[in-house]
Amino acid sequence: MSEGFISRGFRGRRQQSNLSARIPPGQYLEHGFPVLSAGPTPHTSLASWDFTITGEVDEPKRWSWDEMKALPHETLTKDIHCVTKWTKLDTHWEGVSLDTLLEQVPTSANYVVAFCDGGYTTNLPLDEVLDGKAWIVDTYEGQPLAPEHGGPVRLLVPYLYFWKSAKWVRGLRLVDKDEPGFWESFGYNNHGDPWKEERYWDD
Ligand SMILES: Nc1nc2c(c(=O)[nH]1)N[C@H]1C(S)=C(S)[C@@H](COP(=O)(O)O)O[C@H]1N2
Ligand SMILES: [Mo]
Repeated sequence: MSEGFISRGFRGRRQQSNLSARIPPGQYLEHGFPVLSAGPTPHTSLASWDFTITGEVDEPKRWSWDEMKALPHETLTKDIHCVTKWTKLDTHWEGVSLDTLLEQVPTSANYVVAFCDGGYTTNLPLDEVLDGKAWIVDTYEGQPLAPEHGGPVRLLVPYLYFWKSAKWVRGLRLVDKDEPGFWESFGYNNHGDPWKEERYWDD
């Protein structure tokens, strides 16, 4: 047996256990990219598209498509976890960090409601979308984000279950009091940490 064979085998096994350590409890590894939408895919022209931060702010802040594209973008490699139990590893995205957007909008609010074309909403504590935890992404695997996956842009909050990653997102409403979003009002967990299996309301 050659040394190469042994080290290849060893590397193979080690890589596998590293992968399983990245799959949260109750999840399985998915290689495709399932589409999960509560309604039809909306189509908004980029000319009329904007992104707004409203609510508990002195002045609502608005970015046009061109202004959003001109903001500094980050390149991300993230694992994503859907509450329907699939996990996808090493997905590649490009987008604007919520830190970049929110630093332009002083607020005393503690919660965020993301709102979308089509009416979907999801709620998040403000401090859980700051410090490099959430992005508005426009590119997936080097291509413009496909409409069925939320294009032109979606929210990406990879460390929470994927229902928090609102597709077709059009803005954030900053609120003092937490407000359950679409799935959160239908029994999904208010928080949604995949490592704690916070799937449903009572988890
Ligand atoms: N606007 C909007 N965003 C949404 C949804 C939706 O129905 N509408 N579904 C959520 C759910 S439950 C999941 S699992 C992911 C699915 O994203 P995908 O279709 O790109 O896999 O989007 C989330 N964001
Ligand atoms: Mo989901």
